[in-house]
Amino acid sequence: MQFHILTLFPEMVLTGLNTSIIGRACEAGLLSVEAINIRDFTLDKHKKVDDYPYGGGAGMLMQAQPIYDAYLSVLEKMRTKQRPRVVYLTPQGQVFTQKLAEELAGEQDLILLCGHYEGIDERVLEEIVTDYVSIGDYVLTGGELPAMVMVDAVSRMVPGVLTNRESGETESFENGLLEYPQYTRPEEWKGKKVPSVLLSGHHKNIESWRKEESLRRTRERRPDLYRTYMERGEEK
Ligand code: 6GU
Repeated sequence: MQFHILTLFPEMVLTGLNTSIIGRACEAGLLSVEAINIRDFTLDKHKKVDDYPYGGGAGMLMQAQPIYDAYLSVLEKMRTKQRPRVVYLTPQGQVFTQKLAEELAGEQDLILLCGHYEGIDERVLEEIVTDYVSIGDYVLTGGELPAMVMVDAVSRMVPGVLTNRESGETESFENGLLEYPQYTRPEEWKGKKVPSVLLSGHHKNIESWRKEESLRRTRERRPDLYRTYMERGEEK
């Protein structure tokens, strides 16, 4: 899968994504992450990419032309001639979920558009954007951190990116419940003992203890997820 990130801060997204599991997957050729500097496409002699909003108001807007030309440069490099999904990262989008991450992991190419300043000229959004996505109900200064969040969450759903060990962690959220508590050596730390069932070697008991703890934790910390889980159970 190929990610193409349109941004004014290419080094910000690249440094964050070339490490750890995502970096390893890039080296293995499973993924590629490319950052396209929107400023490289300005026709302005001072390299300006923003201007005042018509009708007045605070702040500056990113202009349509540099973004559109940066987008066209990605299309030209793409192997397929199919129109790619273009995600604009904005607090005005649909909230990003595991379900959307799984859906996007099936794409060959994904273009992520990062805004800055007060926003982007609406006309280029109408022309190229297929999905408006937010990462939660709070406001950030730009789309770069949200784009990194999306690349991480989508990449780990691409087959081969996670080892078998790493993908075990996936199932917890995918079954709609939070992960149960886990422990490693030593058996006792600061007077706290590892729950004895985990030392018992009795796999059935361990499994049911973990299920109970998952349910308890979800009920306490995420009553919204718990309710959905219980309602799904009743349907089945
Ligand atoms: Cl995608 N962008 C910005 N600027 N702020 C956000 C966001 C995105 N998601 C939550 N807050």
